[in-house]
Amino acid sequence: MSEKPVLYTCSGSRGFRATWAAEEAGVEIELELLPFPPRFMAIEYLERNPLGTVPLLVDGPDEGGVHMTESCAIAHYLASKNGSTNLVIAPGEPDYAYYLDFTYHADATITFPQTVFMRFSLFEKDKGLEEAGHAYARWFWKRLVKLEQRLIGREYLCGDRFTVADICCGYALILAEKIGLDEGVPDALKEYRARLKQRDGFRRAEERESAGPAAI
Ligand SMILES: N[C@@H](CCC(=O)N[C@@H](CS)C(=O)NCC(=O)O)C(=O)O
Repeated sequence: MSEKPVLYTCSGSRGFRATWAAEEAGVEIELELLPFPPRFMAIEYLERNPLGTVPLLVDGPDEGGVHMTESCAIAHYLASKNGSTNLVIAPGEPDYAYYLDFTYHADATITFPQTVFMRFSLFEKDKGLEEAGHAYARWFWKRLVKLEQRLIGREYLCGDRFTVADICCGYALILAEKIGLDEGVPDALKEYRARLKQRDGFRRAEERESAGPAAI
């Protein structure tokens, strides 16, 4: 058993939220970089995570330890497991509700249409559903309105500081750039993304993940 939490992930996947949060929080993790998709390329991984998805965080023993499979929850967990840090907004702080809302919004509402686009318009073009994928791209762009409005007059989403909510939503904007969905991303969000990418924690996380084969 590793003393450190072990993050099973694929480079550039949603697990990047967790790698980035660990770097920002100064929490040591062991990174297990898998080929993508592990469901086909690392079949033994299904014994650890029957969903076959990444990321998976194991903290503690394989049996009886913590097992988590949601990137945003893992990012929050790593940023707060040793006590509250500036990376999370605590109950009682004015933006607590918004912190939760944007952290959940990131995957459930923003990344969701991105993944449908990727599946139908990039990975499985032969299925004849490419146009449906493009419809999800348009849906993704429309859904950016909430981030755009929130960032008017703000540098970060919550609490006047960089938090896990920025990591979680920022990842979706970083993914958009990688998969050719930048056309409908408003300039203000591109500027926000550029600010996030200048962070040392972001650069260190990218460097760590560059050791594995890219998922995207
Ligand atoms: N809601 C989950 C989604 C996890 C997920 O679907 N991850 C993708 C990679 S970004 C994956 O593992 N896809 C491969 C597969 O489904 O086989 C999260 O945020 O971590």
